[in-house]
Amino acid sequence: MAYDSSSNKMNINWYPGHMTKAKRDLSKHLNMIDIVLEVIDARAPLSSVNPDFSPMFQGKKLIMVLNKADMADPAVTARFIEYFKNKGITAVSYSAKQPDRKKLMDCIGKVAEGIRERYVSRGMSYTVRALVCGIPNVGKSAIINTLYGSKKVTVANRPGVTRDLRWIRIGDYLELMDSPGLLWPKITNRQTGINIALLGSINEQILPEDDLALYIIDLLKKDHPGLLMERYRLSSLKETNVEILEDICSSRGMIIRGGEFDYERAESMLLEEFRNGKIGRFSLEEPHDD
Ligand SMILES: Nc1nc2c(ncn2[C@@H]2O[C@H](COP(=O)(O)OP(=O)(O)OP(=O)(O)O)[C@@H](O)[C@H]2O)c(=O)[nH]1
Ligand SMILES: [Mg+2]
Repeated sequence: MAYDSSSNKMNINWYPGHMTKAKRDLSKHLNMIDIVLEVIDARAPLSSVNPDFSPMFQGKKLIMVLNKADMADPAVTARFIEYFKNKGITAVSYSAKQPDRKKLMDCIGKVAEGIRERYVSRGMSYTVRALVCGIPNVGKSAIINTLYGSKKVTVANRPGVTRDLRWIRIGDYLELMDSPGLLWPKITNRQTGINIALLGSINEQILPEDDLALYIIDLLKKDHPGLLMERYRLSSLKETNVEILEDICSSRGMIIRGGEFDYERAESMLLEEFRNGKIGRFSLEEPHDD
């Protein structure tokens, strides 16, 4: 991994074998799929789009699901929904933690209607098949569970579907396919790399935790100082990010023998608390075109 904090370039080559296999398996089932539900993280909706998907899923109906909206800034999420709408892309915000199942089902239903109507008008039934895909850890499986859970239908592997791809029937006209998280072979944009590392979508060893933790401190200091001060009981924010980290160590009692700050523990804690939404609701990026 080449890491150069002074430029906007980096080079993450983390594309484990199971992703190559999953992508190959997926491409074999493409002709069965009517709708693609691409799950992205509402806190970083642009960084969590997989650029490999759009050429792969050409001709399919697309719905972008901005999941984990319970942890994002709601005003920023609303701007992203508008942003996608302006590009002619159907997008819906969602939270598998506080699910509004009807909202998501209505959105899928609207897109599915256009696909089913030819069959329904001839008195035939048609099962609409939607692939749930996205980068790792964005909540694909959690979303499927929320949709499946209240319907109490059986989960089963269909013949012809490989072990890693799994069809789940939801209600009377829809089947969803859960799929393994997929990245793309080379992540070259530094900001994208940082964001998806923060979201927990790439292997922890790829980007150093200290850089990521200091990045979170920097972002909060600039955009949400109140959240930082409240969560870590800081009466003021020091000049540098490292000093703030030290104050967090003091406030949380993260001191090692000899009175030194336990930076590593505080960094891991910060990342864990960010990933679980404990610091508060905020987003990592705003809509932009480039
Ligand atoms: N707060 C919050 N957490 C969520 C939400 N959706 C999923 N999670 C959590 O995010 C983590 C990942 O969820 P999964 O459903 O396993 O994600 P996935 O996209 O299927 O991940 P892979 O299968 O590894 O690609 C879990 O800890 C979930 O509990 C959400 O909307 N809000
Ligand atoms: Mg999953």
